[in-house]
Amino acid sequence: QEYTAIKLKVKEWSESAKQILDGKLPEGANVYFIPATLRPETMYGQTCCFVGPTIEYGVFKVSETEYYVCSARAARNMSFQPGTFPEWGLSPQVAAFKGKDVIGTVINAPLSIHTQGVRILPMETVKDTKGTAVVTCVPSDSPDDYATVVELAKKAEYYGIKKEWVDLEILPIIDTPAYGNLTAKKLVEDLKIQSPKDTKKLEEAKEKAYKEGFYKGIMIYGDFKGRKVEDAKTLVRNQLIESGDAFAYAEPDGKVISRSG
Ligand code: ZZB
Repeated sequence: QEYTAIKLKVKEWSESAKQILDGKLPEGANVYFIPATLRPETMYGQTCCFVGPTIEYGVFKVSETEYYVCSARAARNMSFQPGTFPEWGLSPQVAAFKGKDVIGTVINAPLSIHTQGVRILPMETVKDTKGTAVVTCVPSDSPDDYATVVELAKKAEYYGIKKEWVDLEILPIIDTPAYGNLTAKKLVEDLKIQSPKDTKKLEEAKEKAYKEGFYKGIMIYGDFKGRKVEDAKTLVRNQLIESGDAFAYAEPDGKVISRSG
């Protein structure tokens, strides 16, 4: 699986993260959350970034000034690919925390219309075993993300967040004949998805959203407005990589991972 890994730079840590990280990073270090995405063309619509509250994350040193936040498994995979860690097979870890410790952290999401910064928020369905275990949220085009932001906004207090952290404008990015310009919202409503835990229906919605978006979608926002999604995907990806805001991240398939531990 070939993902695009996006660099979401930390602007302000949550209070608990500050305590955990105290003394572990040099002055002026740039730290990035690294979500892995299959939809780089949707990055304009990022409204937050999800972590699994009980998942363990590491802070990994890429250079004196750059550090990445992701699962240890993902950092290890990156170390065997060019362009991230300087030494082959090494991903030096300087700190660890649980997802719940960093909820509320403000990060800058490249290309997002929300240029003031977006928040790290909890998503209980994040898988530890896929991608980087960090997931950037695009509620216009990802049914899982849409269902999660609706749930978080409804029960903000229960999730220990502020409602305004999750209530950001949902930007229409891609127009499709079947679902209009907010594909995820339309599918969640049509399939009567009630919560982020409706996993079977969400799986179906995701498949439909991928297919319709990729084969029939037209960009209605950004530098490639008017182009087919099929073409814009690579164009936006290359743009993000060239600007230094992203890098390629490939994932060995599941069987290989479980056999090698
Ligand atoms: C932004 C985005 C925008 C995504 C969209 C999807 C969509 P797949 O297809 O199952 O391989 N993701 C990545 N890692 C994880 C994880 N560890 N746990 C849960 N979700 C994860 O899934 C790849 C997509 O699932 C990734 O692409 C990421 O969300 C999420 F408009 O990034 B995506 C129709 C989907 N649309």
